[in-house]
Formats: sequence, structure tokens, C-alpha cells
Amino acid sequence: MAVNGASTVPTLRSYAGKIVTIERFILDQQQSYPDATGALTSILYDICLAAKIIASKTTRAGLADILGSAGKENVQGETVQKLDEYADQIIFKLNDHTGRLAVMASEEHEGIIPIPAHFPVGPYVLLYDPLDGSSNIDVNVSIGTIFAIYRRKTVEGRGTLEDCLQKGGDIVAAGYVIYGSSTMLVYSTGQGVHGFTLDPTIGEFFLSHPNIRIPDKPKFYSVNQGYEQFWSEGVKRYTEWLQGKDKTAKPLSLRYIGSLVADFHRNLLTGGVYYYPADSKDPDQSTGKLRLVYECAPMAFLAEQAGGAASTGTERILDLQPSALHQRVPIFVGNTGLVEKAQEFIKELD
Ligand code: AHM
Ligand code: MG
Repeated sequence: MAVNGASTVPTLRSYAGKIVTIERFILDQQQSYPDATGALTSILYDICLAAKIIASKTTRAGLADILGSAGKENVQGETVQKLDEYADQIIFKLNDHTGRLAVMASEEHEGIIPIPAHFPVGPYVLLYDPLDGSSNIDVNVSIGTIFAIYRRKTVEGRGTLEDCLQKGGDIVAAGYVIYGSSTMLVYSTGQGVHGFTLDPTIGEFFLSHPNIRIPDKPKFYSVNQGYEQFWSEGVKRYTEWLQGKDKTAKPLSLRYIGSLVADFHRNLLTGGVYYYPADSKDPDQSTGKLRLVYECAPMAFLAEQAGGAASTGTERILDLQPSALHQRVPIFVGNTGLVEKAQEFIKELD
């Protein structure tokens, strides 16, 4: 506290017109928690560092054909590593020895990733999708990293599967990095959603999008409409409603990149809904394509923090208790009104 009794914790307003690095911002946010040990702050720092390293690689991905493509030998006769495997290892290596995590899990791995026995463990759990949408790399389309941090549930020893299978509602911090025309890191610790843009010339993230709120007036709907024939009646009719076919609402434009982070990011800034419903084309996707713990829960957390909503069509995503690491669920995420409308159609018709 300052001498006059006023709080010294910076408010968002105090950042207006100032140049603020992500380090400064995360540290300032930590001040709102008098009991904070700094462990969460340090994990977020390490994710920023991983983002910079991955960004530097993704911007060189087009050189693979010249210098050697993934899985093949480059001109020096070395095998070039696939970018998603590289991203996976960078995040793991930056976090395995710090004593802040009890266990990790990654979309690239079948099971949990234990902290190596010769390193200490800590109070947090990190779940991540190191490079989501990686099939887009070859065509130079934006891709992303998604992460969620939880407190461990078990009380001692190495972390377990139970620590990784927590409800999204128990997320302590979540975010994503988008590798696009610029690299941005967007995250929330439950105090709103904040976006930072990387200046690649100096390797620093700067606060560029404080307190992101999904605009009230949505612009876009985003879905892989090529699969429409495999959807339920409720989802088909909902889509027609979004297109304004029943004349009760203005039509929204369709935008679909096929890269969750990029589609989500656009709709977060412009308003809209992204959905990947269950479909009947593939038995594996009878409950949707996207994974609950790596993709849906972190995005749902961010959406709610930005004033939006996320649902499976019948249940709030953040209320779901995961039963397996790679569990898939349908998702509708974006403006609250649009997500609620999806629920209405599904309840009435499915
Ligand atoms: P991935 O985890 O194998 O990269 O797949 C997830 C991606 C998402 O980024 C994207 O929203 C979705 O798959 C696109 O799927 P589809 O090509 O079926 O539309
Ligand atoms: Mg993924």
C-alpha cells in the first residue's frame, strides 16, 4: 500500500499510453495476489520464451524445401525435425527442471509427461497443444500454441493423470500464441484477457490488446461447412439461422481458416461464433474433433473471460469433467447470444 493508503497495484487504466512489456504486465498482475509465490508468473515467462523460439522457427518453415523438409535430410546431411515435435520439445524442456510443475501433458503424447525423476516437482500442472493446425504450415496459414495451467490436485509426489484431468472451470491461467502476420500471445489469469504482440527485431512482447472483450455485434460464423451433410438437424438449422435464412436475424459472413487459434482469435476481436459439432462422417468424430483438455477448455476459459461463452451444444464446456486426455467434445464458442442460440436449436431438434 502507498503511504496514503491507496493500492499500488496497477490498474488497466494506468497502462494507457504506456509501453508495457509482457514481463512488466505479468509481474504487475501478480501483485493483486499477496500470497503469490511467483511460480505461476515464472511459468508464464517460460511460455513466452517458448513462443519466441517457436515463432522464430515457424517464420523459417518455408525454407524447409531448400534447406531440407521435415523428416528428410538437409544439405548438411542432418535430419530436420517436424515443427510440431520441435514445439513440443521446446515447451517441455523449458519447464521440466524448474520445480514449478508436478506433471505436464501435451496433445503430441498419448499419456501424461512426468517430470524427470532427477528434477524437483511443484504445485502446478501444464497442459498444451504445441502447434495446433500444423497441417497448415505447408501452405503458410496461421497456426498456434494453446496452453492451460491448473493447480495440482494430488497432495504429494509426482503428478498423476488425475492432476491433468481437471474441469476447465479450475483453470488458473490459459492462453494461446498465434503465429500469423505477427506473433501474438493472448492469455488470462482470470482477470480479463490481454494480448501482446511480439516485436521480432528485439524479441519482446508488448501489451497491444488490453482487456479484450468480444464485440457485442458479431460479424462471422466459422465452421467447416463442407461437412454439413453429416451434421444433426439442430446444427443444420442453427447454421441456416446464422445465415439469416429465417429472416429473424441478420446474416453473418462465413470465415473459416481451419486453424482453431486463428479462427478463435479473429472472432474474439471481431465477434462471432466458431463451432466444430459432432458429425457422422467418422466414428472417431462422433463427439466432435477438438480435444477437451488441450483445445476446448482453454478457449472456453478465454471466451468467458472476454464476456463470451462456450458450450458443447448442451453443456457449458468449463463444467465438463474430462475422462481421458484425448477426449473429444463438440464446441460452440464465441458471443454468448450465438452460443445460446445453438443450444436452443439443439435442444429443440436433436
Ligand atoms: P490438429 O490438432 O490435428 O492440428 O487439428 C485441430 C485443427 C484445428 O486447428 C482446426 O480448427 C480443425 O482441426 C480443423 O479441422 P477440419 O480440417 O476438419 O475443419
Ligand atoms: Mg490441436
